[in-house]
Amino acid sequence: MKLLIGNRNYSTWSLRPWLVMRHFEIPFEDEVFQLSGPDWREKIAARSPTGKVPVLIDGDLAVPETIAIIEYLAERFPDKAIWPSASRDRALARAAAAEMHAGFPALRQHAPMNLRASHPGKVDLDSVRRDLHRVEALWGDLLERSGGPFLFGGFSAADAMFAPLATRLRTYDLPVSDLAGRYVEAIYALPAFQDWLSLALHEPWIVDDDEIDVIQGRIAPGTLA
Ligand SMILES: N[C@@H](CCC(=O)N[C@@H](CS)C(=O)NCC(=O)O)C(=O)O
Repeated sequence: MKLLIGNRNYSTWSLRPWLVMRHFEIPFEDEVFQLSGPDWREKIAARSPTGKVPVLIDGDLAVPETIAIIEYLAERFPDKAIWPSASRDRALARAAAAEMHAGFPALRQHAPMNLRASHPGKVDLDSVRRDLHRVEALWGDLLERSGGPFLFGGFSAADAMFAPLATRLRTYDLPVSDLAGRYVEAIYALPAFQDWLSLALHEPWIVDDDEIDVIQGRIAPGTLA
């Protein structure tokens, strides 16, 4: 199997299924598509039915959409606990994954994932406060219920869905409860996440549209390289 992904430093959607595959030791290769540069959209569109990454290639099957990829993996590898094993936990894990897929618009807009950066104080807290409260409440309920360190005890697809959001909290030093802070630490301590992070830190490419100094107008596009 092959997973087509975007720049590791910035591509939140790519990180999610990659973490699932690496953590659950599913054999795969990956291929990185830059999300900037000449003809980048055409290059991805030539390989992706949606023109977006990630895409999972399994023989002649190309599966786009992160949730669909994770569900395909869970069906193809039923012996791996990609979703929690108890039905009630699975229901809550899928609800959390769906909420992440469709929600948290302010954090996405105002605090883009940028693994190699550290930008404390640059995000206007008023713009993200509602999302922060919601994610703290959700993580808090699930972590208290499971006892941690992950949302359902052991690492599952629900945690993969939230890993990019966890990195935003750290990159922008956003204020959260101790419980949420410990969850962010658990994500960073996961060996599969560390593997992704060390590859991301060595990427040379800069995507202006995902750099907060460019988004907020401090630096002109094209001057960060
Ligand atoms: N709904 C898609 C979203 C995928 C997505 O937006 N991927 C970004 C990279 S993180 C992308 O390919 N952007 C290229 C574009 O929007 O043209 C999923 O769940 O996988």
